[in-house]
Amino acid sequence: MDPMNDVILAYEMNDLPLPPDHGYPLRLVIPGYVGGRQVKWLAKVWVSEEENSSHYHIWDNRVLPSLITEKDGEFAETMFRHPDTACNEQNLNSVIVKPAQGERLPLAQAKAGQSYRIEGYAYDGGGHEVERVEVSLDDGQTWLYCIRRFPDYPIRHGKKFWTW
Ligand SMILES: Nc1nc2c(c(=O)[nH]1)N[C@H]1C(S)=C(S)[C@@H](COP(=O)(O)O)O[C@H]1N2
Ligand SMILES: [Mo]
Repeated sequence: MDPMNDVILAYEMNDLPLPPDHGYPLRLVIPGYVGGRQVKWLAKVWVSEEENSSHYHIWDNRVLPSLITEKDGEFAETMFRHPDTACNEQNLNSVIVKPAQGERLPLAQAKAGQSYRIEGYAYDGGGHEVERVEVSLDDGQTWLYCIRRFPDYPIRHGKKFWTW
């Protein structure tokens, strides 16, 4: 319902019909939103005054306070039905890819002036730009500012920033 957010009704992927397990013949794709909102095997779209009451909408794709450990009980029921616990926009995320898994940096043999470039990627949800990335080498006591580099191909659409 957000007029500023792109919504795609997809019947093809990479110029081929959508594979059955990805939603053939038609699925919803909402860039910047979690997978759980991208309804597959779409048959009907309707506008309603109330939020969807389907099983998966209530009991899946939510983040609840850790004190709630089961689905039973009045409090849990209330929280599972609360709009604030639903995952909608993708979360801010970042991943270090260099050093790679298992890569070792021989710090003991390091010489003055030598450098190593830490690399990774970051994305946010809802098309929001990742405005800053910092990395810490001392368990979070101090932080180093990272240079962001965007892909050469367009990842912007209007004011939105998308991943690959
Ligand atoms: N009809 C329908 N659509 C659905 C689901 C589902 O169970 N039924 N699961 C959702 C969830 S939780 C995810 S993560 C994505 C997965 O899409 P994919 O199989 O193309 O990766 O589909 C979403 N769409
Ligand atoms: Mo999912």
